[in-house]
Amino acid sequence: MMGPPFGATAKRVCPWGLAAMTSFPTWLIEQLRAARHIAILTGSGISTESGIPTFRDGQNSLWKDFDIRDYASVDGYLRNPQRVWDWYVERRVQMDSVEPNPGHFALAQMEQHGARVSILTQNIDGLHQRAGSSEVIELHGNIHRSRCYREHTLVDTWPETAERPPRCPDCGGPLRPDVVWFGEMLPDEALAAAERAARECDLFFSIGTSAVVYPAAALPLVAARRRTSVVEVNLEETPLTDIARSSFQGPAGRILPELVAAAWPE
Ligand code: BV8
Repeated sequence: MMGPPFGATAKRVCPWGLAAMTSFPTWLIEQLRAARHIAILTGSGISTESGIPTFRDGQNSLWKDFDIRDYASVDGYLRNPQRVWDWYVERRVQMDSVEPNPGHFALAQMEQHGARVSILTQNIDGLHQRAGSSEVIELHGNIHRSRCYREHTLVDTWPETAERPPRCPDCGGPLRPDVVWFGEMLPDEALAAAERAARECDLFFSIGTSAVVYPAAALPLVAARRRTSVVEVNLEETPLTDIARSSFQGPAGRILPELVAAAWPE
């Protein structure tokens, strides 16, 4: 659906001190009800209310305590594979110990009203799938999968040994998490599917992301260039805020259920 020209700032930035119930512009409610295809980019911010830390904001963000070069790059893995393997095991255990939050469930609920909902997630926690979203495109992989560093093949079982990382049962190479590190290309199919969704959708949301990691951060721009309305839900302003037709600053776990309730009252 048509929005204002790319870059026009007919936006509403609702500061975090929102009233008890967020008020949504009529155009958004109408477009949401009429949409046949909704594309939604998500980042770590949608999982914070489940207890998963973000990367760049707030006190306990990951990159404040862990250097990207050591923990989320091939060179860091090659320098110390055990340190990286152990870090991802620790994060996976934490992700398995939490539940999806109302923000995840609200996105899954959108599917009940007829629209195709493509979730384009940067997250590796699998919480969208656990909340019931049926189309989840994992741009940066999934922490629950491991693959052989040498052969790139997925490996779901390996001999129980004390060695960390474990060895590929096929070639003996070290295993690594099936996630995308900095400097690595995103999975071709996932990126192509996400770009197609951004081009074809009637409405685009960017939720819980600082919108600085590319090429994922380019997806809202693909939609905006086609004059598709872009809506942001984030705790803070981002480089996308001035491009979004509406930007809501507040917790996704509150705003998204309110939006769904406003669009489709019981
Ligand atoms: C690549 C690993 C080819 C998995 C991650 C231009 C084009 C292409 C690439 C680049 C480019 N410029 C630079 C690059 C290189 C780089 C990049 O983008 N760097 C940035 C930092 C400048 N990109 C790459 O390397 C990508 N590869 O393009 O290959 C290439 C290579 C080299 C050079 C050119 C081309 C690979 C990127 C993927 C890296 N892997 N993670 C893992 O361990 O998780 S990135 C990491 O960042 C996570 O995947 C994360 O999802 C992603 C984005 O972060 P966010 O999710 O947005 O998290 P963040 O903390 O930043 O923000 C959270 C937001 O939520 C905050 O704004 C906060 O306010 C908000 N929030 C918090 N709570 C809530 C909330 N909002 C709402 N409600 C709440 N309750």
